[in-house]
Amino acid sequence: MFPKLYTILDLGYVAADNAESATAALLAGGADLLQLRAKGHPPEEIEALARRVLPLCRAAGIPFIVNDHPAIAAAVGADGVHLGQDDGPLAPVRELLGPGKIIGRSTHAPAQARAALEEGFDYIGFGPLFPTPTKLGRPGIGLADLAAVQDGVGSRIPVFAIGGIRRDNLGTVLAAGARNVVIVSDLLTAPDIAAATREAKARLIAASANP
Ligand code: 3NM
Repeated sequence: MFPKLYTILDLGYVAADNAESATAALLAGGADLLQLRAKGHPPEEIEALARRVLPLCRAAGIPFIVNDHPAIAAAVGADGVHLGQDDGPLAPVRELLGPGKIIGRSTHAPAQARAALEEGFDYIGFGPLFPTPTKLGRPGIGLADLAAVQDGVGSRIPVFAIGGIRRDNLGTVLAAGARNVVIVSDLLTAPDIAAATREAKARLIAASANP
């Protein structure tokens, strides 16, 4: 299976008015998943945005994931939801969303990664590898544990390396053992989001062909 590029439509970088155009650019560039992340925005606004972005993902055949808000994911019929460490257990969210949905967990240490696998999450994020403007104030956990988490947890469910990954350090992250990655600010702040996404995707695929 090819490695996956997980992209996030993050309202910290994209104005709500530009949600469709930024989503279209990420999808055109080869995003394999797309998450809507709108920290601090009211739920009704996030739901309205989700209803605008979901059809673009459906048309592209790409899973649409809602960050933090299982009820919104269920209401709009999203493909899944992403939960942080503080967002509670998996079981009630699985129950709410029903079968066949993708539920992911943020993890920040190997023990959290293993716990998420055992609890039954469908994928994990593992990071932040480096300090990042997208999660200000969080120290990077570095690359030391990445290969072991990828080899262990990653043999069962997808592990997405996240946090401070850019096109210019992607090679280092992949060489440290990452397979799938999440890239946010480097793509959303690029002058041409589609071109930046295309470049990141090409590097990801090339690295998996020549490990
Ligand atoms: N979650 P960028 S790091 C949203 O480690 C998010 O759980 C993280 O954005 C985690 O690519 C992160 O701009 C930010 O660094 C990713």
